[in-house]
Amino acid sequence: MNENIQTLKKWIDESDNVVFFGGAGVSTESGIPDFRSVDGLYNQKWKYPPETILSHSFFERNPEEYYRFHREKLVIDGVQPNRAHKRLAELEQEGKLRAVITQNIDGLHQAAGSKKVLELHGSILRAYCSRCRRPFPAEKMNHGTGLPRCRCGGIIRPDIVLYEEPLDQDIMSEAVHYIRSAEVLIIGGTSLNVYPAAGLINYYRGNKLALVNLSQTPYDSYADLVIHEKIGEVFSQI
Ligand code: CNA
Repeated sequence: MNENIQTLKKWIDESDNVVFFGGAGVSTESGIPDFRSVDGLYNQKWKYPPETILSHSFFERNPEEYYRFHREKLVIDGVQPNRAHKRLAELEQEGKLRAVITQNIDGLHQAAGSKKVLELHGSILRAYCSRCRRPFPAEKMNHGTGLPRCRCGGIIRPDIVLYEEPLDQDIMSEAVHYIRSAEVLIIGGTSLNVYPAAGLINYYRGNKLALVNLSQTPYDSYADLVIHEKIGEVFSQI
């Protein structure tokens, strides 16, 4: 185990107030591509850039094309939590971890057994009618063909935060609360490029901020510990 991982392990061993804040990189080892890595969705060929397709105005204008992308790229069958998801769930059970705050929409933290999960960007495992707001089975949305419609005639949409849409303020406030009062904050698998989520780092007040990310982030110099390794491998050692 290298020195930085040893330090992170020591921080966790000595604390009962660890908070984790993560992104797409947490799920790449489960086989879900992130956005900004070389083999991420932003570097794959598609008719429109993903950030355009995943925007509110695009969904309104072109829901058919949105759903082609959604079903082909966002929904990946048979994915399972990896070592990072599982270890985080264990740390919660051990009374060490207070919350997982995630930008992911894949539900894998809950699948691993985590209870306190704040989903900043929603989940593709939930759906609702964009007109009457009635909930709709995600299975039908994720695996059906054509445009999913509610009985009121409205188009069904995933319960995710599209670009141009605001984040749920209650979830944001709760995330701020956990980060502000955390003793150890681990940020992992996120490029820290997507705002307002990335700005959450600024609420941390302690001196045990660990960044675990394969590539550099704009916040590396803020962190007390930086580990540029695969997060699943790091978590399997702590
Ligand atoms: P991003 O901008 O794609 O960044 C991911 C980061 O993770 C990159 O800096 C990578 O270097 C790093 N990374 C990739 N694999 C690993 C690994 N195994 N270990 C450690 N680091 C790794 O993604 P962000 O989460 O920062 O951006 C926020 C977007 C991405 C959110 O809106 C998400 O909804 C969206 N997203 C979510 C998923 C998902 O739910 N699994 C997948 C793809 C994108």
